[in-house]
Amino acid sequence: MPAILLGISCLLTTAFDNIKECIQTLEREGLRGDVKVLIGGGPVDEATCKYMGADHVCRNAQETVEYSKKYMGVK
Ligand code: B12
Repeated sequence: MPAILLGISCLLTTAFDNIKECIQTLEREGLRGDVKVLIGGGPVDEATCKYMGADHVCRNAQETVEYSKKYMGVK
């Protein structure tokens, strides 16, 4: 079964472009529509999320669990 969620942690602004490239690779390979990309870490925010082309920023572990359960339809 293919992955439906991809979590990428980012601690340095210098990694922004690499993460963007990673997401573009998913697009190029036709996999982007099948997977939600979550990001987190000190330097990321909504603007970064948009820049990278990710779907959602999670501020902490709890928010990640809540978002993922909701997305997967798990109570
Ligand atoms: C600990 C730390 C270090 C340690 C790392 C130890 C280790 N082995 O992991 C050491 C001392 C080695 C270090 C080094 C450096 N650091 Co440092 N470090 C930190 C610090 C204080 C905490 C990071 C951390 O682990 N927090 C604990 C985790 C649990 O919390 P968190 O990262 O916030 O993650 C939570 C959420 O963001 C979210 N989340 C995180 N990732 C993900 C992923 C997904 C998918 C999801 C859904 C959610 C999610 O959930 C987590 C839990 O709530 C941050 C400050 C900060 N505010 O983040 C700076 C910070 C990341 N470091 C910074 C810097 C600059 C560096 C150095 C470049 C310093 C230097 N000049 O050498 C080096 C780089 C080393 C390297 N090659 O990466 C900067 C980066 C700034 C930037 N603009 O990029 C920061 C933000 C500090 C600052 N304000 O300046 N660092």
